[in-house]
Amino acid sequence: MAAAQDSDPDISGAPVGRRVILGLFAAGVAGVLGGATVQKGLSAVLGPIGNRDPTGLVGLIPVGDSFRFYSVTDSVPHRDAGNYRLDVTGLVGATRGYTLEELRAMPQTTLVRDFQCVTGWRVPEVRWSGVLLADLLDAAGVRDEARAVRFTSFDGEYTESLTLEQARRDDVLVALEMIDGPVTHDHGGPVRLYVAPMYGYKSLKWLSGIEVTAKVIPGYWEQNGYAVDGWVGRSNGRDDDPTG
Ligand SMILES: Nc1nc2c(c(=O)[nH]1)N[C@H]1C(S)=C(S)[C@@H](COP(=O)(O)O)O[C@H]1N2
Ligand SMILES: [Mo]
Repeated sequence: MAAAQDSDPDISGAPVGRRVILGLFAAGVAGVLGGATVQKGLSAVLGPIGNRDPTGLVGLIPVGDSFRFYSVTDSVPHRDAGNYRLDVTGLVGATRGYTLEELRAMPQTTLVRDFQCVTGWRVPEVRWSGVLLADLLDAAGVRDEARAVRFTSFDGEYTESLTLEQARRDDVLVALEMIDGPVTHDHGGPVRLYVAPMYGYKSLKWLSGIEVTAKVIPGYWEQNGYAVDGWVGRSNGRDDDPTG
Protein backbone atom coordinates (compact mmCIF):
# COMPACT_ATOMS: atom_id res chain seq x y z
CA MET A 1 0.00 0.00 0.00
CA ALA A 2 1.26 3.46 -0.76
CA ALA A 3 3.21 4.90 2.11
CA ALA A 4 1.95 8.43 1.54
CA GLN A 5 -1.66 7.36 1.56
CA ASP A 6 -1.23 5.09 4.56
CA SER A 7 0.48 7.79 6.54
CA ASP A 8 -2.40 10.17 5.93
CA PRO A 9 -4.96 9.45 8.66
CA ASP A 10 -7.57 11.66 7.01
CA ILE A 11 -7.56 9.42 4.00
CA SER A 12 -6.94 5.98 5.44
CA GLY A 13 -8.98 6.40 8.63
CA ALA A 14 -12.69 5.79 8.89
CA PRO A 15 -13.96 9.28 9.86
CA VAL A 16 -14.98 11.39 6.89
CA GLY A 17 -13.03 14.55 7.51
CA ARG A 18 -12.76 17.84 5.73
CA ARG A 19 -10.09 16.58 3.38
CA VAL A 20 -12.32 13.81 2.13
CA ILE A 21 -15.12 16.30 1.49
CA LEU A 22 -12.69 18.48 -0.46
CA GLY A 23 -11.69 15.35 -2.27
CA LEU A 24 -15.29 14.72 -3.25
CA PHE A 25 -15.32 18.13 -4.87
CA ALA A 26 -12.09 17.31 -6.71
CA ALA A 27 -13.68 14.07 -7.88
CA GLY A 28 -16.54 16.00 -9.44
CA VAL A 29 -14.11 18.32 -11.18
CA ALA A 30 -12.17 15.33 -12.46
CA GLY A 31 -15.28 14.04 -14.15
CA VAL A 32 -15.71 17.31 -16.00
CA LEU A 33 -12.11 18.00 -16.91
CA GLY A 34 -10.84 14.46 -17.27
CA GLY A 35 -7.29 15.71 -16.84
CA ALA A 36 -4.51 13.44 -15.67
CA THR A 37 -3.39 15.70 -12.85
CA VAL A 38 -6.85 16.16 -11.42
CA GLN A 39 -7.51 12.47 -11.76
CA LYS A 40 -4.40 11.70 -9.76
CA GLY A 41 -6.01 13.72 -6.99
CA LEU A 42 -9.09 11.63 -7.44
CA SER A 43 -7.29 8.35 -7.09
CA ALA A 44 -5.51 9.67 -4.01
CA VAL A 45 -8.95 10.16 -2.50
CA LEU A 46 -10.46 6.95 -3.73
CA GLY A 47 -7.41 4.87 -2.97
CA PRO A 48 -6.14 2.36 -5.49
CA ILE A 49 -9.42 0.49 -5.62
CA GLY A 50 -11.64 2.71 -3.62
CA ASN A 51 -11.16 1.08 -0.23
CA ARG A 52 -10.85 4.48 1.39
CA ASP A 53 -14.46 5.30 0.76
CA PRO A 54 -15.93 4.37 4.16
CA THR A 55 -19.26 6.06 3.40
CA GLY A 56 -19.68 4.73 -0.10
CA LEU A 57 -20.42 8.30 -1.18
CA VAL A 58 -17.47 8.60 -3.50
CA GLY A 59 -18.81 5.74 -5.58
CA LEU A 60 -22.02 7.70 -6.17
CA ILE A 61 -20.31 10.68 -7.75
CA PRO A 62 -20.78 10.71 -11.50
CA VAL A 63 -17.31 10.93 -12.97
CA GLY A 64 -18.15 9.87 -16.49
CA ASP A 65 -16.76 7.14 -18.67
CA SER A 66 -13.14 7.99 -18.01
CA PHE A 67 -10.14 6.17 -16.64
CA ARG A 68 -8.65 6.85 -13.25
CA PHE A 69 -4.90 6.53 -12.96
CA TYR A 70 -4.01 4.12 -10.24
CA SER A 71 -0.72 3.37 -8.57
CA VAL A 72 0.05 1.85 -5.20
CA THR A 73 3.44 3.59 -5.17
CA ASP A 74 4.18 7.29 -4.96
CA SER A 75 6.21 7.32 -8.13
CA VAL A 76 7.23 4.91 -10.85
CA PRO A 77 10.41 5.18 -12.94
CA HIS A 78 9.89 5.93 -16.61
CA ARG A 79 10.95 3.27 -19.07
CA ASP A 80 11.02 3.43 -22.83
CA ALA A 81 12.45 1.55 -25.81
CA GLY A 82 15.96 2.38 -24.57
CA ASN A 83 15.72 0.67 -21.19
CA TYR A 84 12.53 -1.39 -21.09
CA ARG A 85 12.90 -5.12 -20.58
CA LEU A 86 10.43 -7.92 -19.97
CA ASP A 87 11.79 -11.11 -18.40
CA VAL A 88 10.08 -14.48 -18.76
CA THR A 89 11.39 -16.80 -16.05
CA GLY A 90 10.48 -19.65 -13.73
CA LEU A 91 9.28 -23.08 -14.87
CA VAL A 92 10.23 -22.59 -18.51
CA GLY A 93 12.51 -24.36 -20.93
CA ALA A 94 14.55 -21.24 -21.49
CA THR A 95 14.48 -17.95 -19.57
CA ARG A 96 14.28 -15.03 -21.92
CA GLY A 97 14.25 -11.25 -21.94
CA TYR A 98 12.43 -9.04 -24.44
CA THR A 99 13.09 -5.48 -25.44
CA LEU A 100 10.22 -3.23 -26.49
CA GLU A 101 11.33 -3.54 -30.11
CA GLU A 102 11.23 -7.32 -29.90
CA LEU A 103 7.70 -7.25 -28.49
CA ARG A 104 6.62 -4.85 -31.23
CA ALA A 105 8.01 -7.19 -33.85
CA MET A 106 5.83 -10.08 -32.68
CA PRO A 107 2.29 -10.72 -34.02
CA GLN A 108 -0.14 -8.22 -32.46
CA THR A 109 -3.71 -8.90 -31.38
CA THR A 110 -6.31 -6.14 -31.04
CA LEU A 111 -9.38 -6.28 -28.78
CA VAL A 112 -12.10 -3.70 -28.14
CA ARG A 113 -13.56 -4.27 -24.68
CA ASP A 114 -14.97 -2.42 -21.70
CA PHE A 115 -12.56 -1.76 -18.86
CA GLN A 116 -14.12 -2.30 -15.47
CA CYS A 117 -12.67 -1.48 -12.06
CA VAL A 118 -13.99 -3.52 -9.16
CA THR A 119 -15.07 -0.28 -7.46
CA GLY A 120 -17.66 0.32 -10.16
CA TRP A 121 -16.22 2.65 -12.77
CA ARG A 122 -16.21 1.40 -16.30
CA VAL A 123 -14.82 2.70 -19.57
CA PRO A 124 -16.71 1.33 -22.57
CA GLU A 125 -15.13 -0.02 -25.72
CA VAL A 126 -11.46 0.56 -25.08
CA ARG A 127 -9.08 -0.55 -27.82
CA TRP A 128 -6.18 -2.72 -26.65
CA SER A 129 -3.37 -4.12 -28.73
CA GLY A 130 -0.34 -6.23 -28.00
CA VAL A 131 1.22 -9.67 -27.86
CA LEU A 132 -0.85 -12.62 -26.69
CA LEU A 133 0.50 -13.77 -23.34
CA ALA A 134 0.05 -17.31 -24.69
CA ASP A 135 2.62 -16.60 -27.42
CA LEU A 136 5.24 -15.53 -24.87
CA LEU A 137 4.53 -18.63 -22.78
CA ASP A 138 4.82 -20.86 -25.83
CA ALA A 139 8.08 -19.20 -26.85
CA ALA A 140 9.52 -19.84 -23.38
CA GLY A 141 8.35 -23.45 -23.28
CA VAL A 142 6.22 -24.03 -20.18
CA ARG A 143 7.29 -27.07 -18.16
CA ASP A 144 4.88 -29.88 -17.23
CA GLU A 145 4.79 -29.06 -13.53
CA ALA A 146 3.77 -25.44 -14.15
CA ARG A 147 0.24 -24.37 -13.18
CA ALA A 148 0.25 -20.59 -12.90
CA VAL A 149 1.90 -17.32 -13.81
CA ARG A 150 3.04 -14.52 -11.55
CA PHE A 151 3.49 -10.96 -12.83
CA THR A 152 5.73 -8.27 -11.40
CA SER A 153 5.88 -4.55 -12.04
CA PHE A 154 8.83 -2.20 -12.25
CA ASP A 155 6.99 -0.02 -9.74
CA GLY A 156 8.59 -2.49 -7.31
CA GLU A 157 5.35 -3.26 -5.42
CA TYR A 158 2.43 -4.49 -7.44
CA THR A 159 2.02 -8.15 -8.33
CA GLU A 160 -0.63 -10.23 -10.05
CA SER A 161 -1.33 -13.84 -10.89
CA LEU A 162 -3.27 -16.04 -13.29
CA THR A 163 -3.70 -19.77 -13.62
CA LEU A 164 -1.97 -21.15 -16.69
CA GLU A 165 -5.35 -21.83 -18.24
CA GLN A 166 -6.43 -18.21 -17.74
CA ALA A 167 -3.07 -16.96 -18.99
CA ARG A 168 -3.47 -18.87 -22.24
CA ARG A 169 -6.85 -17.31 -23.11
CA ASP A 170 -7.07 -15.40 -26.36
CA ASP A 171 -8.24 -12.25 -24.56
CA VAL A 172 -5.22 -11.85 -22.30
CA LEU A 173 -2.61 -9.50 -23.72
CA VAL A 174 0.79 -8.10 -22.95
CA ALA A 175 -0.47 -4.73 -24.14
CA LEU A 176 1.67 -2.23 -26.02
CA GLU A 177 -1.21 -0.01 -27.12
CA MET A 178 -4.32 1.22 -25.39
CA ILE A 179 -7.06 3.67 -26.43
CA ASP A 180 -5.42 5.43 -29.38
CA GLY A 181 -1.68 4.78 -29.20
CA PRO A 182 1.18 3.38 -27.13
CA VAL A 183 0.34 2.70 -23.48
CA THR A 184 1.28 5.93 -21.71
CA HIS A 185 3.37 5.98 -18.57
CA ASP A 186 0.36 6.81 -16.38
CA HIS A 187 -1.54 3.85 -17.79
CA GLY A 188 1.36 1.49 -17.06
CA GLY A 189 3.47 1.89 -20.18
CA PRO A 190 5.37 1.06 -22.10
CA VAL A 191 3.94 -2.41 -21.42
CA ARG A 192 1.09 -3.54 -19.17
CA LEU A 193 -0.99 -6.63 -18.79
CA TYR A 194 -4.56 -6.63 -20.07
CA VAL A 195 -6.86 -9.37 -18.75
CA ALA A 196 -10.10 -8.61 -20.62
CA PRO A 197 -12.56 -10.86 -18.74
CA MET A 198 -11.47 -9.76 -15.28
CA TYR A 199 -11.61 -6.63 -13.15
CA GLY A 200 -9.05 -3.92 -13.69
CA TYR A 201 -6.84 -4.95 -10.79
CA LYS A 202 -5.76 -8.02 -12.76
CA SER A 203 -4.36 -5.77 -15.52
CA LEU A 204 -0.99 -5.06 -13.91
CA LYS A 205 0.73 -1.87 -15.01
CA TRP A 206 4.45 -1.35 -15.75
CA LEU A 207 4.92 -5.04 -16.46
CA SER A 208 8.51 -6.23 -16.11
CA GLY A 209 8.34 -9.88 -15.08
CA ILE A 210 6.40 -12.97 -16.11
CA GLU A 211 7.29 -15.90 -13.90
CA VAL A 212 5.85 -19.35 -14.54
CA THR A 213 5.07 -21.00 -11.19
CA ALA A 214 3.82 -24.30 -9.75
CA LYS A 215 0.80 -22.67 -8.09
CA VAL A 216 -1.08 -19.38 -7.98
CA ILE A 217 0.59 -16.80 -5.78
CA PRO A 218 -2.10 -14.23 -4.90
CA GLY A 219 -1.33 -10.70 -6.07
CA TYR A 220 -1.20 -7.37 -4.29
CA TRP A 221 -4.93 -6.74 -3.88
CA GLU A 222 -5.73 -10.43 -3.56
CA GLN A 223 -3.70 -10.52 -0.38
CA ASN A 224 -6.12 -7.83 0.80
CA GLY A 225 -9.24 -9.86 0.17
CA TYR A 226 -10.07 -9.40 -3.51
CA ALA A 227 -10.85 -12.48 -5.56
CA VAL A 228 -7.92 -14.24 -7.21
CA ASP A 229 -10.30 -15.24 -9.98
CA GLY A 230 -11.47 -11.72 -10.66
CA TRP A 231 -14.09 -12.42 -13.32
CA VAL A 232 -16.20 -9.37 -14.09
CA GLY A 233 -19.70 -9.90 -12.72
CA ARG A 234 -18.85 -13.02 -10.77
CA SER A 235 -16.59 -11.79 -8.01
CA ASN A 236 -16.90 -9.05 -5.39
CA GLY A 237 -17.79 -6.38 -7.94
CA ARG A 238 -20.47 -3.76 -8.12
CA ASP A 239 -21.07 -3.86 -11.84
CA ASP A 240 -24.65 -4.97 -11.33
CA ASP A 241 -25.26 -1.87 -9.24
CA PRO A 242 -26.54 0.87 -11.59
CA THR A 243 -25.16 3.56 -9.29
CA GLY A 244 -21.72 1.93 -9.11
N1 LIG B 1 1.31 -1.65 -11.07
C1 LIG B 1 0.01 -1.39 -10.83
N2 LIG B 1 -0.91 -1.95 -11.66
C2 LIG B 1 -2.23 -1.73 -11.46
C3 LIG B 1 -2.68 -0.95 -10.37
C4 LIG B 1 -1.69 -0.36 -9.53
O1 LIG B 1 -2.01 0.35 -8.56
N3 LIG B 1 -0.36 -0.60 -9.80
N4 LIG B 1 -4.03 -0.76 -10.17
C5 LIG B 1 -4.93 -1.73 -10.78
C6 LIG B 1 -6.34 -1.32 -10.77
S1 LIG B 1 -7.19 -1.55 -9.32
C7 LIG B 1 -6.97 -0.86 -11.89
S2 LIG B 1 -8.65 -0.56 -11.92
C8 LIG B 1 -6.20 -0.58 -13.12
C9 LIG B 1 -6.35 0.89 -13.49
O2 LIG B 1 -5.68 1.16 -14.69
P1 LIG B 1 -5.40 2.66 -15.10
O3 LIG B 1 -4.57 3.27 -14.00
O4 LIG B 1 -4.70 2.60 -16.41
O5 LIG B 1 -6.75 3.31 -15.19
O6 LIG B 1 -4.83 -0.87 -13.00
C10 LIG B 1 -4.53 -2.01 -12.23
N5 LIG B 1 -3.11 -2.29 -12.33
MO1 LIG C 1 -9.40 -1.23 -9.88
